[in-house]
Amino acid sequence: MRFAVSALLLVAVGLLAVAGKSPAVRKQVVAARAEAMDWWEAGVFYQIYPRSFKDSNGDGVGDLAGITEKLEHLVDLGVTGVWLSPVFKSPMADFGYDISDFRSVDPIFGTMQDLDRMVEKAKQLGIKVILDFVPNHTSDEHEWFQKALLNEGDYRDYYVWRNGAPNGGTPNNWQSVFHTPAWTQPAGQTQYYLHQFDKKQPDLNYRNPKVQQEMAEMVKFWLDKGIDGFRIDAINHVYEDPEFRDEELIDPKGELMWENLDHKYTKDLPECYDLIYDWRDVFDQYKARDNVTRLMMTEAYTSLENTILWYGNGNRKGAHVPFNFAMINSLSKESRATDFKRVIDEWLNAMPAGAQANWVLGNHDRPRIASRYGRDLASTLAVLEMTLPGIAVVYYGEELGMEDNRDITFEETQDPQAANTNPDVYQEFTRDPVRTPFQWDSSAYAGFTSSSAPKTWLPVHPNYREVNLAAQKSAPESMFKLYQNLIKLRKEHAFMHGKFESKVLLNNVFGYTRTLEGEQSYAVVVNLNDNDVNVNLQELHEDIDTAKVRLTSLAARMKQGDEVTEAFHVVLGRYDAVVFEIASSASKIGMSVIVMLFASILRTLF
Ligand SMILES: [Ca+2]
Ligand SMILES: [Ca+2]
Repeated sequence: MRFAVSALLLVAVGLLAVAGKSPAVRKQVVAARAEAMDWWEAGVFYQIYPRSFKDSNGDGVGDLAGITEKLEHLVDLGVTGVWLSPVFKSPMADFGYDISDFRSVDPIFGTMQDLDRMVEKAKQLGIKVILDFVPNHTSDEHEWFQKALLNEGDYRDYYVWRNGAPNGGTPNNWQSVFHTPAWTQPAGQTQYYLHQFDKKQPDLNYRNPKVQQEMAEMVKFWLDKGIDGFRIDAINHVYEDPEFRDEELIDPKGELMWENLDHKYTKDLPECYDLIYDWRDVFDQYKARDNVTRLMMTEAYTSLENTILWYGNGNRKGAHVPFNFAMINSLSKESRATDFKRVIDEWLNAMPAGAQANWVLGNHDRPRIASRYGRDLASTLAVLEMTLPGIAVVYYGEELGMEDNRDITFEETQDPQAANTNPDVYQEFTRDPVRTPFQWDSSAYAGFTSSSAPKTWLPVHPNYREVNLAAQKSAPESMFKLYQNLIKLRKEHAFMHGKFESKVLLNNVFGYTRTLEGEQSYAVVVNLNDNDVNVNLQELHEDIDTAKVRLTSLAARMKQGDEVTEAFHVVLGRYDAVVFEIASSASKIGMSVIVMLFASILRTLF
């Protein structure tokens, strides 16, 4: 009994000592923890689609010199790093995702010197550069495939070849993502080659160790050149079933097309993970030399369970950032506060300890935020993405609230995924609307290219006279300024590594707190309703007495600096997201634990 009492007293005294640390000491502790974060952790990564960012030579297609010219925009925005969709030599059947030489730059984007210059300037400006690595396939114009066609050297086995079915036709029923059979028989040959994407993108054979070695060498080539990491494309398509079994139709009466096949034999095979873990080892060899992390991001559209495995399997490490597409795939404008909470919690709970979360709201394959969620929710979702724990990924133009250009005709369509279909259905498949030129200003072609250029590779969105960077820089309130402020806000310790606790508030309102002892803490409230709501902030945390508006989504009812005196009665406008500064509740909670301990000690004594 006496022993228990002394132990309790010791614990209580210890807790008091921690709680009693002067604010200055506590600040130092917090700052040290923030400095211990690696350069990429809690960062903002900006995806550039190089054809569409800035054209420097008037041919209507964006290029590397254009990106270099506009890097200051990324500094203004405050991003940590930029990832470029592929700029390698390519016949552009899939706009650079069909690579004919992994070690050179396509002339449409410039020269290797242009790339070196871009990387050098980015380094000077403190921006990391991530390149796109497309491992699943090469272009059919790659030297390896040309030699494979001719049965030269060892190259035939660099790709996946099969004889046709005994009764004629393709080796099995596999379909390509681009709506053709996944097999093509070259003229004059008896065998077919596999292509999970376009027929101009033959799949590499990773069961051949030579292919693995060649690709690891390619990774080293670029890391030696000083790039800061790779985003790895379609990684879950890399391996296929060695027995080449037919895939089952999801709807047995439905059409034989990629969407209607259960991809048991062409996607998410366990071998894909081992390959990523091997590449991570290569990345880490570089880190071992200079203690600078080379970042690995992976792209795989798959289940949550499969996605989490990209982080590693417990014994081996994988990607630092396995892209989290939940906000693209699992949420929509119809989603309710409970859906948001579920999708966010699922990721945070599934993630291995010590890993960083990441949130992707858009990319070059999916409709833009304003088009997918509606214009009214675009800035609301930006506030949400930027105030969650972990990394935020921003697709170029989202910082302006750019929208899908749905006016592109079938004749103007460039994307093979849609051009392979027909005028009646192409809109369902086309990714062109999300790839239109960046809207710099209100001049001809939105300032993307020279005013004397005959045209741009995709038509500029007609709204560019209103929606453009120059206008948003001079407006008192704009999407661009909101992104700027959000990225600044993320540097607050509570957002970088504070605790995250979320709740569904009454009537479809999503709320959460970001708290950190000894630091300014925050509450974020997101109204998903098309009408005003009355919110009780004390539902989020009973210690909130007063709060002050730090930041809001665009055109919100509350304004920055507004003081809330009645925390149980806060009115939010339709679709408003509001970030509140709240009293540092964490220390209050710490104190209340100590008070409870003292109470129990007193109870034991008397
Ligand atoms: Ca150009
Ligand atoms: Ca493959």
